[in-house]
Amino acid sequence: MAKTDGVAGDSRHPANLGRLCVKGSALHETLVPTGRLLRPRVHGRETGWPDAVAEVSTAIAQALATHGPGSVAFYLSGQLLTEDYYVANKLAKGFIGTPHVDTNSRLCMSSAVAAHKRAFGEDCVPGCYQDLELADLLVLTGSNAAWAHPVLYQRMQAASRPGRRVVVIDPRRTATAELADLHLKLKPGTDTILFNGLLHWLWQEGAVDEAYVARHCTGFEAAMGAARASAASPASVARQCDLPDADVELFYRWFAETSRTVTAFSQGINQSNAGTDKANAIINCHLATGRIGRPGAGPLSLTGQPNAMGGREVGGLANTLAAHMDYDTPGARTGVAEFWGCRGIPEQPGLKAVDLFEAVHRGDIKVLWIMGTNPAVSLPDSARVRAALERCPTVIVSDCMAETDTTRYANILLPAAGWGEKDGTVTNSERCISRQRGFLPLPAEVRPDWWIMSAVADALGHGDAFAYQAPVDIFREHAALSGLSVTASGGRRQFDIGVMASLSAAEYDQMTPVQWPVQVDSAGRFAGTARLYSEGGFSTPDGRARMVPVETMAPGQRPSHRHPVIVNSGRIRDQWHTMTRTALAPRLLAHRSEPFMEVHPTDARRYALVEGGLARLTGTSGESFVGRVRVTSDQRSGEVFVPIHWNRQFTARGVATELMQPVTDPISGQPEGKHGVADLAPLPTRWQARLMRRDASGWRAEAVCPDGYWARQPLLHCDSWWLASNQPVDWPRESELWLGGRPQVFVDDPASGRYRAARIVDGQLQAVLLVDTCAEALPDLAWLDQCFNATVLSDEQRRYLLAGRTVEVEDTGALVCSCFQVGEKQITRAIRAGTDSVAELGQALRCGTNCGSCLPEIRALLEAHRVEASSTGRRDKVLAD
Ligand SMILES: Nc1nc2c(c(=O)[nH]1)N[C@H]1C(S)=C(S)[C@@H](COP(=O)(O)OP(=O)(O)OC[C@H]3O[C@@H](n4cnc5c(=O)[nH]c(N)nc54)[C@H](O)[C@@H]3O)O[C@H]1N2
Ligand SMILES: Nc1nc2c(c(=O)[nH]1)N[C@H]1C(S)=C(S)[C@@H](COP(=O)(O)OP(=O)(O)OC[C@H]3O[C@@H](n4cnc5c(=O)[nH]c(N)nc54)[C@H](O)[C@@H]3O)O[C@H]1N2
Ligand SMILES: [Mo]
Repeated sequence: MAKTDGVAGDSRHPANLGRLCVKGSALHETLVPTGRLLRPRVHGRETGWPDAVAEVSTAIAQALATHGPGSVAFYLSGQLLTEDYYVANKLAKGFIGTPHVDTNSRLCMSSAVAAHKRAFGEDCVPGCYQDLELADLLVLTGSNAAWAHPVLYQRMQAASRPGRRVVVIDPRRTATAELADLHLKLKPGTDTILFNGLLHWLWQEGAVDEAYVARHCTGFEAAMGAARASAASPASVARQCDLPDADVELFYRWFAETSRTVTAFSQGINQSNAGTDKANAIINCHLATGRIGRPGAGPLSLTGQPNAMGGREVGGLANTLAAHMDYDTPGARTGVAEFWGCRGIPEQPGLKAVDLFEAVHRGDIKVLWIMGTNPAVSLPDSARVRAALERCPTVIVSDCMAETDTTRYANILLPAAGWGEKDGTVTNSERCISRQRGFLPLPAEVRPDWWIMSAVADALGHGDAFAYQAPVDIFREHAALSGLSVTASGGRRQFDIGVMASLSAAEYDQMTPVQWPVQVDSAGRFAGTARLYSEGGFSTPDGRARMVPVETMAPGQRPSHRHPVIVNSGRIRDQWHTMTRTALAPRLLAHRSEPFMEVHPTDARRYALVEGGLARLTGTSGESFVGRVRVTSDQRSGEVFVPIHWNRQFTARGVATELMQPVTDPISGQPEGKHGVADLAPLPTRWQARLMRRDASGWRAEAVCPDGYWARQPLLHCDSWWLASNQPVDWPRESELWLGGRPQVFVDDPASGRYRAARIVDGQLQAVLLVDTCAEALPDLAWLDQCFNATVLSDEQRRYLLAGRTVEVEDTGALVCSCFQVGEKQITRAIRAGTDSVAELGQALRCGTNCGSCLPEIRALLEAHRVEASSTGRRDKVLAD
């Protein structure tokens, strides 16, 4: 397989101006052959493409013949390129004839989509990224941009200036809150009350732009009525949202007085049973003040996945048809069928993700084709999702990786091209279409997703409609369909790239980023559109935006006596989703190396948890999540935060979605992923251990530690595991099973609970096992990892092997800067020695000078030192007095 040495940003791209986040800078480290799926597999047997394609088409054809088109379903992903997505949509809806095509964007963006459609008549983000900088008031709600959108966050940060304010609305204090002039640590799920209250207050204070509302909006009275009913005063809002009165008023005052206001929102808004309402409550406030589509003003939904937007454009969501047309758009079904050259289009929209998997569980779906997503990890109540996959007669999975929690259930496994290998386009949150270019050859039998689907279409007898030679052929067709859809709507629809329908292959290759709708300028070049609806002209039949009356609704999953703790879930800085790729880069796992839970100090006391100990959350389905406890007052008490990333290849019980019930927003169908409920208790452990192995093939932690805790952490020169259990182990007798053979050196001290052993073959280190009563007693692993790099261990390495560290090796502490591998202790030492600014630290240690996503943590260390210094200063003074 080809090797890449490094990754650099494109300084000409308008969105990132060349900056990359840490996951981006480490992308080449994830392009390793480890774990790649390289050949098709049918029922576990490797095979060639002709056979695999025949198997897929036969399964589909049989299901069609026996059970009808509704027995086939596609579950797609925002990891796919627009061209892949387009082919999937056309194959499923047009030629297989099933409406059941949904995507993981259902779990991500569907509430924002539904809110845009309700308010604007079309799924459009009115503004652009530059507005985040131009805004004099930036409101970030339900977004941890510092970790989830680090490059955009740096743009927001660089835009700081006197008079500009930032408000962060999040039940936790996150790295993003560092930017905030005001952080509203609201009770989760109460955003509708906060924004309804704002709407009503704006009206009371005379801050509504009545002329704008009269000209461009409908529904004002009803929206105001609903707002008044739920949130008549800041005091009432403060009580319901559990916020200080003064903070609510301050936020309202700033909003009222700042015409350049942007409200950016992400999963804290979308992943809720009231996600669509939350987004509409935000949009209402922008409509009421006429702050939409203007420089520095507007609501802005922050998209997550690389191409969630592209999927929305082709119609990848079950309730849309194609090119921003819905099933009930007049003439759309016949128009699209004619355009595609198929016999017809299903009459009704298909099932949305959660309902789709329920239909799989019921046995209604006979063939399920999953592409580029890992539903066994990411859907709520994932135990039930796995049961559904187990029951489904034919599960087809297209993925880049061989072993994921979902590929385990695949009857047919198809090797798809990944980033760096595939070619096509993606669209970001600001409607900007960018070309993604492959620069690596396709390894072994790996193929792009569009190619795989076109081959299956051909085998099903639809070759003529899928005779694509290259992605440009698909892009042209997609562009032409958008043009058709705009014409059919009488020009009201905004998603229009029709002028690109006759683009040449060379133009496609050289395509520069462009924001839709796209026109051709006087020089004959493609010209994009930064902002929509600046002069009204919404996509609704009457051209007016609709203000939506928002009733408030409590979260669907409510704490009870048995499940008293609210479980919030989200992202960490250095991992991507279900970790299928990012876990392969050791430096990305160093920031947080195990599943964890963040707990307020009061709850730590209440539930007898200790910092660094292990604890278990048990959800209403009986499944549990085990992770390392981090005690922090960043949390609200009664609420814990868990990361969404760990999958079952990396830990025994650390999958966040096990704790979530499949409660969905009634309009968007998006699951309530941020508000599970659980019971919380310490995990009793007799011992804790670290195991490091040079060769991990065939070794499974669950085999030696069936009832315990384990989490895998690949290091640079070996693989490693954290392990713990309450079961006694006779280490001298059993360690062979762990080490892959007899240890050559060991220390056994049963009285202190300490056991250490190493296996060395021909002078080379093969495995190390370190056992103690608690995790803190285990030595630093960086030095041990280095020992695995030696062909033959030196005398010194042998001498210190079981102590785990030599005196000369610097203990760098927990990793802060992933790009340059700088640890917390190194930074603290430098600060104590007088390096007292971010810039100087960057010069001295390089930390924070690449992607910048660790800057909030570096600043926090500087701040902690300042507080420490001033309090010891005070104490010294008191003593002197
Ligand atoms: N590092 C990293 N970055 C990523 C990704 C990744 O996996 N890793 N994934 C990408 C994807 S697909 C997405 S969708 C984005 C998501 O980006 P974000 O939405 O920014 O990320 P999350 O951590 O899911 O959630 C954001 C915040 O919502 C808060 N929240 C929870 N409940 C509520 C509530 O009731 N109200 C409010 N106001 N806030 C609440 C949480 O505490 C959390 O801090 O990130 C993208 N970027
Ligand atoms: N409780 C809770 N649940 C959540 C969330 C949350 O915050 N809380 N967040 C939700 C959100 S916003 C999202 S986006 C989802 C993400 O959840 P998933 O979509 O399940 O996560 P990924 O890890 O991105 O899965 C992508 C898969 O596609 C493969 N892949 C990558 N590129 C390609 C390609 O080009 N082609 C093919 N065929 N395969 C490819 C990868 O190897 C991987 O297996 O999780 C959702 N679930
Ligand atoms: Mo997402």
